[in-house]
Amino acid sequence: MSAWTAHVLTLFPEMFPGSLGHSLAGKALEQGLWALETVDIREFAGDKHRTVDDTPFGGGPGMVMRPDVVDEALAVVDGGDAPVIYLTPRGEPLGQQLVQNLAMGSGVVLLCGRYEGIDQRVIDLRTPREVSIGDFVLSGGEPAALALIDACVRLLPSVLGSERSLEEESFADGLLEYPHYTRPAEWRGQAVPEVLLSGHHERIRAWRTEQAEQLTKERRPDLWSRRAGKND
Ligand code: 4GY
Repeated sequence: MSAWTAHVLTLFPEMFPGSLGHSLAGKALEQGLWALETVDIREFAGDKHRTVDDTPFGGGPGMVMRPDVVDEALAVVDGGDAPVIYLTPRGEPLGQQLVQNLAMGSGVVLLCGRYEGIDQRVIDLRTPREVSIGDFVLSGGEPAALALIDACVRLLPSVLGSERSLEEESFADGLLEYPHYTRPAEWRGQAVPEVLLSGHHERIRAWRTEQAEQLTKERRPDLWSRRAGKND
């Protein structure tokens, strides 16, 4: 059995592992608990100038990634049964449920676009799953790929911290996280909520749930109303 693997197709392979080479994900990468394989899309350009883009038919600003070059790059990736994902603001919103599903699989094949995007014909031919990390436009899919991989890797069994049950993970439960406190017990005139110093684990749990629910109602009514069957 091989490790969970992120295959990343990009014009900027030097952006990887980037932040994923540090901290939790970085240690897990060194330990072989997951693997990262980048494919430099430029290697698949057909001409001596290694051209990967061209002007848009119909006119307009910017450049478009050529379908033939992207297709050749996709052809060399053996992701097994890992889903191919194109990171684009047009995609389905990335949520913790999708992250959990991806983390449980064998890995992901992530296609990162640049410029104005990728020629639609290779998208239509390859039919990647299209996923968005939020309603904003990045200059390339790479930061979105880093975010998606980070969210998956921290859930992998045996990656430090992942023993924390998904039940405890509030977002998996459709709630925002409750507020956290550490020493000092009083700082700049602000005391830590006394219940947290009480040692009453049941009351602490209840307080945290109450805080998480209050925050979710106030800040994310969308999340709150979608919390199936658990609301008052
Ligand atoms: N938002 N979520 C996103 C993005 C960059 C031009 C197509 C996003 O996932 N990806 O903004 N991607 C664009 C850049 C080509 C992808």
